[in-house]
Amino acid sequence: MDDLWYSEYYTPNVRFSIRVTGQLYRETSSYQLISVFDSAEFGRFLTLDGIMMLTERDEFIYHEMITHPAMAVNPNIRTVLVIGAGDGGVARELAKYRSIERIDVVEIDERVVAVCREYLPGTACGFDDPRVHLHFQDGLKFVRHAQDAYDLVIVDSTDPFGPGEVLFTREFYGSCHRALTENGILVNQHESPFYSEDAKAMRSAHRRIAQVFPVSRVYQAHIPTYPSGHWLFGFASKALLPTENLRAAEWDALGIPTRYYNTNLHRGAFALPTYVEEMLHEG
Ligand code: AG3
Repeated sequence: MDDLWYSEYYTPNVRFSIRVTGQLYRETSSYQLISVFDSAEFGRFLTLDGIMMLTERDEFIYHEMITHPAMAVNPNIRTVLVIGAGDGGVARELAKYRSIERIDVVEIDERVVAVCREYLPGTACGFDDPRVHLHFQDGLKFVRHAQDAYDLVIVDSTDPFGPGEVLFTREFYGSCHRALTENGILVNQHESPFYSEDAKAMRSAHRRIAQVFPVSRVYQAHIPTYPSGHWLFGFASKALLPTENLRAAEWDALGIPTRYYNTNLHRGAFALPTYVEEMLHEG
């Protein structure tokens, strides 16, 4: 058997590796290096500039957790803006709600969508729903033009390097605030608290969001193929509180099929380890 491995360096001294059965695709787009690999353990997976974006095996955890907590706090959400997410995973989860009327997905790199349509149909199927409108644009530029337009904004970005960097700025969070309706919620992928570079990114994101939104909280999930396996999401809003305003019975009655998220887990996900709480409160 060929001994081919994909590795992501988590620090100069730690790397995570998956044995691959082959590289299915590789392209340098105008924005980044796009690769798709196949593996026995995680199925197919997508990397951008060598960084893990999703695997077929564990993407359900990330995509459910970036979507359903906000929907269970406000099951009346009608309009959603998704930034990044060119794989279609977030759109697929949102499309499970009959009450949602419009989903705008703003992905900067058209090639990511094309590659996912070809190699990752399990997430790209999210784009098939007629309520989904794809915009190949810079997320910051798009959100600058929106005012009082969305009940939910989901930021499914890369790490804060390269094309995704602007999605971690104070200006961007301010524009998201303006784009949201009065009960609006902002959810973002919030990096990991464990390795110091990731923790730095998560602290600065939290500080900036808290400067803009009256409610700014963080919740966690276990994602095996992201650094340390311990991943965070931000829940910010103009008014609604993530656990206090949870509408569990209403959400349960919708019968949304999930494999990771449920409303009991929702309450627990906002209970953070002490060292993470301390990092968030520093500054
Ligand atoms: N969102 C990327 C999360 C960041 C992963 N970071 C890392 N592996 N260092 C991926 C898009 C999924 N829809």
